[in-house]
Amino acid sequence: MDLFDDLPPPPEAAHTPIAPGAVLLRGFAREGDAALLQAVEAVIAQAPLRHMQTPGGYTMSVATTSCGQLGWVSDPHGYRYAAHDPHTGQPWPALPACFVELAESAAAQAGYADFVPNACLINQYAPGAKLSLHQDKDERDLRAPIVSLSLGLPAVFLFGTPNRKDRTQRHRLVHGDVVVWGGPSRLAYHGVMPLVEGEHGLLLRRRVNLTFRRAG
Ligand code: MD3
Ligand code: FE
Repeated sequence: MDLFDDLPPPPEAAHTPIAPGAVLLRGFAREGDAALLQAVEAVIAQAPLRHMQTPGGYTMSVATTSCGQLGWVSDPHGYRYAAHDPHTGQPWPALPACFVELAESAAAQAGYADFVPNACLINQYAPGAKLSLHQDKDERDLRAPIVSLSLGLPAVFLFGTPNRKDRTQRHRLVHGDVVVWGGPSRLAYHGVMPLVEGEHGLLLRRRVNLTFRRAG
């Protein structure tokens, strides 16, 4: 347990550059957390979380769903963005207004003034779930940043460079943290270490990560 998790961040930590083009906004979404979580649950009720298959034949330990014009899909054929949820056959749920507001204000704060997301990937981690090192490169316009929001249990985030062999930095992301990844960091390799067991006051035994994207 971390005794400092519930304290507000010191002001100098509120806007922390972590690499060229990447900015950590510590606690940026803490105030709006309950409304954001409620919107997450409403999306999940329409488009259930599921463990997707990877093209390599594995089942992801992270459970995923999406909202917005496009959703992220993985199956034995590959990764892609699709306008319909293959599980329900329906269009993905619309982006909740509070998601758009959060993503645009965080991007602007980080120097990406005209970012407008049209997709949000929702990742849910139970204790033990992890995300292997990968790049996000299926989005059409790689000049647009990706905005990520962490809710619930803390996670250790691995962040490298566009060269897979380079060593990675580690950052502990906690509830309410927002990171904006763009410019030279947009194609950096990244991943998440296995989630450590714990209980969060609002989200209980899980971490939920939202990534806001300009996908297509
Ligand atoms: C750095 N999600 O969904 S968010 C993903 O915590 C993904 O669930 C992680 O990686 C998670 O693809 C990490 C942080 C993140 C997202 C996209 C990035 C970092 C990034 C794109 C480029 C560089
Ligand atoms: Fe990613």
